[in-house]
Formats: sequence, structure tokens, C-alpha cells
Amino acid sequence: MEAIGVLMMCPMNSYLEQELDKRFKLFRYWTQPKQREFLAQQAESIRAIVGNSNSGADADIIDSLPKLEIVSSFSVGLDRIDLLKCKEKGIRVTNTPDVLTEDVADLAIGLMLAVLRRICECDKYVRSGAWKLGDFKLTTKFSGKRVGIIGLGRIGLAIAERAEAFDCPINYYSRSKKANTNYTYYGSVVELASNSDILVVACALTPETTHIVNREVMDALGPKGVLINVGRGPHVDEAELVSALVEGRLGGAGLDVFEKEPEVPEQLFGLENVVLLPHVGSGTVETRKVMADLVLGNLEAHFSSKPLLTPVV
Ligand code: 8YV
Repeated sequence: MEAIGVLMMCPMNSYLEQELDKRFKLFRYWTQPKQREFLAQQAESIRAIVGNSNSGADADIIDSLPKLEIVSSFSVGLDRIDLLKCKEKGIRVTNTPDVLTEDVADLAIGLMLAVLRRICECDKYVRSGAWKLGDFKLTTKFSGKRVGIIGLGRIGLAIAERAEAFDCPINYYSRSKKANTNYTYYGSVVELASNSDILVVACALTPETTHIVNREVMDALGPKGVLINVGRGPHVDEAELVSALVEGRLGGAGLDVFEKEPEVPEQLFGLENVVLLPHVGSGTVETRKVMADLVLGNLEAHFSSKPLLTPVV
């Protein structure tokens, strides 16, 4: 397969990059000073794209690669891929579902605990020597809080199962009520937020779910409510989130994702009720290795005419 051209869109994992280099003819898109010219030159040789949650395959790049056969994404999220265009052109698409579910769900619980129990602030308190001057103030209990989940897919369900171990009643919103669960369903996100102490975003990013957490939802969650986002930045209207937090209309937030990563609104930096993470939901050594193996496995299956391991299109 050494002659097959594979275009990697951005740096994402060194093991994956090494293995792609060994097994295929690897092109590193981010190292190309003149990307348009590069695409025109390699148009006949690139047959696969490897992207991730930052950089995938948009209509432009798909149109400039006439020999493209497969987009294998190093992510479960597909929002950076023009799926319709792929379908139209018969280009296969794969992602990395299941293998990252536990890590993302673990991190969502970590964010809930970190925000309510002020874990990062407590750490600062000890390191700065402030403890010597007096005890840290009291924080908020997590066990038993009502957790509302937007999107009860693989990740949403794993968050629900973990939160249940903390005796949290589970509410959820999804396009339709799930038949196989006893969790409480709400048909609107505003209703879900009104009936939850913690609201968690765990759905896929689509045009319908963009800004699914808007001002009305934040106001329904209220000054004691906490928003957790382990989905995508654009799920939340970030400007509204900043004003809700600054004005005290929302109790707190734990965010792993942002609208314009790696840019984060600086107004959040001074707020002690906010925990900010650099999109690390799936970022463990163990999980990233399995994700990389899935990307490689899908490419090898495709180019040896075997069934794809995790097909989307
Ligand atoms: C990664 C993700 O951050 O799977 C997703 O959708 O957002 C993450 O796992 C990313 O794709 C790693 O480069």
C-alpha cells in the first residue's frame, strides 16, 4: 500500500503519523506552504484523507481531490466532514466511535465535580499558601444533583450511568423519547434545563444542534445551575454564556470545547465558578492509541477491499 497517497490534515497523534508514514505515501497538509498548488499537484495521487475534530474534509478539498475514496477521521464527531458530498461522490467515511466513550464520560463527571467542589480553585489555594491564612470556603454537593443530558447516545448514556452512581436523578433531551430507558425525558431543552441542576451537552454537532444551549436555556438553568460541555463549542452560544456567567445568571460551567478553539473568551479566565479544559475528552494515551489503530484499520480494510471497521458512509 506504500504507493497509496494519504493526506493527513493536521498534527493529531505521533503514533498515527508514524504508522501512516510506514504503510502509505503520507502527505502532511499543514506543512505545505502553498496548499492550493499542492492539492493541484497531488490531485491524481491522494486517495484518502485523515482528519480530526479540527480539520476534516470540506466541500472544497473533496472537490479538489478527484481520486479521493475514503475519509478516515481520528474522531467520533463528523461535523468537519461534508457527509452529503461524500455520499454523492461515493466516498467512504469512517470515525472512531465507542473507544473514546469512557474517557469522555469520565471527564464530564470530572468537570461536574471540579466546578461544584471548586477543585481547581482549591488546588490554587494550597499552592499559593492561602491555606495558611484560613480554610477554603464551603462548596456545593454533587451527589444527588439532577443531571440533564442533551443527547442520550453512546456518550450521553455513559455519563448517565456514571452519574447514577452518585445518586443523581437523570433527565434527558433527544429528538425522540428512548424506549429502553427509565430516565426522565423532556421534549425541549428549556424544559430539561428548568428541571436540572447540571446540564450536560453530549450530542453530535449538526445545523439543528448549533447553539442548542442559548440564552433561554441558560436562564432556565439559572443562577445555581451548571453547564457542562463535552460536545462541541458551537453547541453553546458562547457570547451569551459569557454574559450569563459574568452577570451571575448562570451558576457555573465546565467546558472542554469552545467555539473557536484554541481561542477562549478571556472574560472567563477570572471566574472561579468556571473550569476550562483544552479539548481533552478523549486525550488519554490508551484511547488515542486505539483511535489511531481504528483509523489505520479502516484504511487498510478499504484498500484491501474488506468491510470497513466503523463505517459512517
Ligand atoms: C478529539 C473529538 O479531540 O472524537 C471527537 O469527536 O473531538 C476528539 O476525540 C480529536 O479528534 C483528536 O484529534
